[in-house]
Amino acid sequence: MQKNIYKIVHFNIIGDELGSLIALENMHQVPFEVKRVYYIFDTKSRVRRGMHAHRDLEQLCFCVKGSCTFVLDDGTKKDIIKLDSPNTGLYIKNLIWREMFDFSKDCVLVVLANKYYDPSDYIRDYKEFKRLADSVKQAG
Ligand code: T46
Repeated sequence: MQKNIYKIVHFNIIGDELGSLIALENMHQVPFEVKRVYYIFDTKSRVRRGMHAHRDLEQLCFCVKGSCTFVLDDGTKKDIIKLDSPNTGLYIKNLIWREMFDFSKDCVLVVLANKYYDPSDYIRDYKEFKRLADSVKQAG
C-alpha cells in the first residue's frame, strides 16, 4: 500500500464523571477544513457499500456507534480496517478504492469531507481506477 493515502487516527476522549466526549476541530483532529458531513446508518445486513474511489477528496470516517469494516485498495495492495470505536478515525485521501461491509445493526458511520458532494468526483469503474492509480504511481 502506498504511504500516506490513508491513516488511522486516534481521538482523545475527554472524560469526566458524567461520561465521555470527543471534540474534533478543523486542522487539528480533522486534518482539513470540513465542508460536508454525512452519516450512514440502518444499513441492511450483508450489504456492501462504496465500491468506488475519489479523484480529489479527503475524508475522515468513524463509527460513533457500532462497527463496520473498510477494504482499502490502492490498485496494488488491499488493507482491511475495522472501525469499532468512536475514538478511532480513518483518514482517506484520493485514488483509493473503498468498500465497506460487515455493518453492525446499530452502526452509525460518520464521514467528514473537505469538499461538497460532487458525483463527477467518483470513479465507479475499477478498471478506470486501476489505470489512474498506475499512472500516478509511474509518474512518481
Ligand atoms: C465514500 C463512502 C465512505 C448525496 O446526495 N450526498 C452525499 O454527500 C453523499 C455522500 C451521497 N449522496 C447520495 C448519492 C447516492 O444517491 O446518497 C446516495 C448514497 O451514496 P453512495 O452510494 O455514494 O454511498 P456509499 O456508502 O457507497 O459511499 C459513501 C460516499 O458516497 C463516499 O464518498 O467514500 O461513503
